[in-house]
Amino acid sequence: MKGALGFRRTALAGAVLATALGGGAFLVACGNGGQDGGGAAAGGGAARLSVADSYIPMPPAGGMAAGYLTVRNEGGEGDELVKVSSPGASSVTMHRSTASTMEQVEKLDVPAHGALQLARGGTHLMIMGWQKAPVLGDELELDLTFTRTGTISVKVPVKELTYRPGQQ
Ligand SMILES: [Cu+2]
Repeated sequence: MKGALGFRRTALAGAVLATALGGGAFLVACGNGGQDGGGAAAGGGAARLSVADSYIPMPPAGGMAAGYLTVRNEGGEGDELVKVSSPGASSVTMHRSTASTMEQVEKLDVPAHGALQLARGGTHLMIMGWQKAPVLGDELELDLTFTRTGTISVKVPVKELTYRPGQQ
């Protein structure tokens, strides 16, 4: 009897903890919304992530779009990007380019004191199933989920096909 009661207590505590952690991740996501926050800390964890230089080259009509961005980590612990989704597009996947083709990957490392770079010719996001055809100047919300940090939401601008970060 006593043992059973103890077990139930533990299970309940675990549920409360999980709820608290979930709430924490949500707060992190809200506080980190700005994409040019310049190293906004992600509270608690040792990985400290920020997202910069995000853009989507204007896709051909009805076509799939690529997405590029840089995830900086000023913390002493690595993290992993494990999922990307968007309220404005039904499919966002992570791709790695090889010499002749590209392949989907399930996760991408964000090294400690380093950065994950998604850039032309290399690793990128593939965005399909736009709810509304994008036009120049639009912003698409991307929700980036990391193993340790949780979810960071960024608004990614749609730019000319030839745009490169650092240009205006
Ligand atoms: Cu691709």
